Amino acid sequence: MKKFANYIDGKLVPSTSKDYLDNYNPATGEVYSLLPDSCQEDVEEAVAAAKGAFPKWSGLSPEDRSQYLIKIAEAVEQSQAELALAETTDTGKPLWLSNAMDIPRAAANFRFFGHAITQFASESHLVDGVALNYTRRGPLGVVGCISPWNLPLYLFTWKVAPALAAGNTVVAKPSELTPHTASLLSEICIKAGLPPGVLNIVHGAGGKVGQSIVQHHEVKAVSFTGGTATGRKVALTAAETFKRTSLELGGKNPTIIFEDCDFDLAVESAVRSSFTNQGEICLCGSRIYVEEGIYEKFLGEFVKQVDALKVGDPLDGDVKVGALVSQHHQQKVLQYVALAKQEGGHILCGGDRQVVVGRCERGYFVQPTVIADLPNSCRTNQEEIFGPVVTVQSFKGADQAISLGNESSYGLAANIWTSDLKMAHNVSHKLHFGIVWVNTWLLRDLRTPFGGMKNSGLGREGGFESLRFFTEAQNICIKL
Ligand code: TXE
Repeated sequence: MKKFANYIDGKLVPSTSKDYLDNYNPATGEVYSLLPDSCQEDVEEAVAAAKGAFPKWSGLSPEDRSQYLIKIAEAVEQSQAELALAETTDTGKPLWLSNAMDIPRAAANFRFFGHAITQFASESHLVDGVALNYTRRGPLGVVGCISPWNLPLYLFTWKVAPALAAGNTVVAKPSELTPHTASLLSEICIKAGLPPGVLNIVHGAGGKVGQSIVQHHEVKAVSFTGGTATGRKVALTAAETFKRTSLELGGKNPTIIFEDCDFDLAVESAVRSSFTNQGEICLCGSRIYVEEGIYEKFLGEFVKQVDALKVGDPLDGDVKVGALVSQHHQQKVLQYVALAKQEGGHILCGGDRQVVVGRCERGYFVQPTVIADLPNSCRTNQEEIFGPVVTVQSFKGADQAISLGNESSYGLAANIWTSDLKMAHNVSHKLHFGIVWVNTWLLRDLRTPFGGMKNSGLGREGGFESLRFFTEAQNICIKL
């Protein structure tokens, strides 16, 4: 069986413990590979390698670092087919989606930050005749990047690329549920000639490897994406060493549909925003609010389209919804459906595990599920389910839509559908969400600030925000 390796100091090595964890293909329910069950010693080695590599890497010009990142981007593009298949095998998501979104986006992250670092400038503040202040931004040193299982290579590179571009050296940990593409990235970095120690990848459990990275006194900052409960632990641990943290956490995102919207587009997009990647994207809309005049019409068309989504083998090109990432997660999602029924919800479609015959009969599939008639305050409408489950409610007027949307401890992304531009601005400004999409969903521009309010996180990623996070500002004041 295939065994993945850690990537430390430029070499592929097993964990010092020599132990391994099982890695499942969630579409078949089979263990298909093993990943190192790494421990604190492995993190120590990785940090030492990163520390050793820092002076030389941080001393390179931005243009030279940029060249390495562009080279890695090109290599990711050349390995697209292998990486996409690996991503699908690890996550259960449709192969066409890995090909269309995950892998191109991972390459784009390296390319984007490879270019961004050559355009990164700092401020100066001049008081004529008195003093000139200028801000110098330098890399932090060794930084940690911890990423989740839902968009494995896409989110891993979203952190690693800006950290490296800014001149830091990195100790990174992919999710133990999805180690495959990060492992292939190690090979890509070796082939691309990335100097040893600049990027180190340590596989293993969050409580051991992740915790050791966050605790380490030599790690100056941690960029984390994952669940809110884990994010809280990371923040508490990081506080002990006054580590800088960027936390991109969960969401419970509202999709608000007004009567004057482009109806067909709004329905089609609501299907996409609810069920893309099996609903396992922190940006997916999981609470749909529809203005009362079109509520019944919306329900009819929405449920018809959701019912038509094909669930099944991720390798099948027609499949729109693949397997959930793990049996544990499948059970969690199904428990929420049971809870919704107890809370008085009506299941309009789905609501059960999906049996797929053949190769995937033991896979972790859940039918796309639509639930109506729940109060906004119930647990189903307040807690992050992170699966193919969406609730629908009606509202009367913009004020009620805003208050229903904001009634949440999360604040990551909101989605509005209307043809009234003035209302779109007004509603957007009153919604407490880090990202608001109007008449579109998941349209990303890598230069924009990305992140959440409230329990959805702390800090912003993207463009120069990421480069600022991964650098330390020093003010130099010169008396004129
Ligand atoms: O993620 P975890 P889990 C949500 C979603 C999901 C829930 C739990 O609701 O059901 O979180 O998912 C590492 N110190 N999201 O438990 O544990 C871990 O190894 C340092 C939303 O799988 O948060 C992995 O690499 N690191 C989300 C990463 O943290 C630790 C994406 C995320 O895992 C650690 C995923 C520790 N003590 C889940 N414990 C999103 N916002 O995109 C674990 N880790």
